[in-house]
Amino acid sequence: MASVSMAIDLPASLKAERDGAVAILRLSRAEKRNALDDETVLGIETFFTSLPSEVKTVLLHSEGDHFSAGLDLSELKERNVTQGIAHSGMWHRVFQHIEFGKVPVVAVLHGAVVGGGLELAAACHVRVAERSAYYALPEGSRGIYVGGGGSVRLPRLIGVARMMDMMLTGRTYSAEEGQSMGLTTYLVEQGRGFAKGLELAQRIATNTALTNFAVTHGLPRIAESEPSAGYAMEALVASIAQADSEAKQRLKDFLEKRGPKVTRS
Ligand code: 1HE
Repeated sequence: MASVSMAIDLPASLKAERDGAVAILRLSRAEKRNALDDETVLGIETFFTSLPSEVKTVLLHSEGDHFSAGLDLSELKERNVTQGIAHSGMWHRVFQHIEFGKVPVVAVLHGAVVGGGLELAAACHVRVAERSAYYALPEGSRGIYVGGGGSVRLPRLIGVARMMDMMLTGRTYSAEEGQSMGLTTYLVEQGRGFAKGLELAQRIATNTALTNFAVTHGLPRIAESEPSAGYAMEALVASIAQADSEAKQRLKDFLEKRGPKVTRS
């Protein structure tokens, strides 16, 4: 299906299209390497809070040679401590709309995925990286600190020790290295990221809404819970999911030889 533009009021640094059940958000500030200024970050919030009900997944990607150079450093100049806290809180709020929003989000990465750009990618649920992608946290060398939830999300993906090393030494990791670390979910050849991301987003869109909610909202919280609370939550989520009429239909389809079988990919 051809994509159509979406009627959401966004800044020039963002473009939104819809391809069937997939909403596609493109960072479109290539001249500044998709650095995230306040207008763009607030535009991301507008996008994620305005998704129509027909949208079942989001695909996030970028124009130009880089996914994102992170925080727009030109906006940092005159901020005091109180303003800094409010600014970081604003990023936290916006990225929460991605991680715990209405639908799963697939990110397509290439070139620099650094600083706040890496924090943005970490808030997404599936990351497809082209071979050109590289990950870094240059905050350390700039005398600043992550502020977009990186201290919370990145250690869950790569561990505290690795994040410490990235920040202290400026170490970068390639898309390929990111695969064994948990940053790259799928590694693809250059120029293949968008097609792979769209294919995955379309696949995720065929899940029931309840399954996608349970996986994106339930699973991370269950995993963080004290085990006895986790088991109780899991039992509840499992029983709610299986009671759904759509789940019952899918089980019936399989048992009556209509449902898909699991095959090797
Ligand atoms: C920027 C930014 C930016 C580029 N803020 N303007 N992030 C960083 O420390 C990464 C900074 N950027 C870079 O290291 C490089 O720009 C890249 C490796 C990403 C790309 O290099 P290159 O050679 O392709 O581009 P460039 O010539 O460096 O930049 C092109 C333009 O984009 C230039 O502006 P121009 O007006 O001179 O053309 C750059 O100034 C501009 N630009 N990156 C502002 N980040 C919530 S807290 C998160 C904390 C962080 O994210 S800290 C990490 C910040």
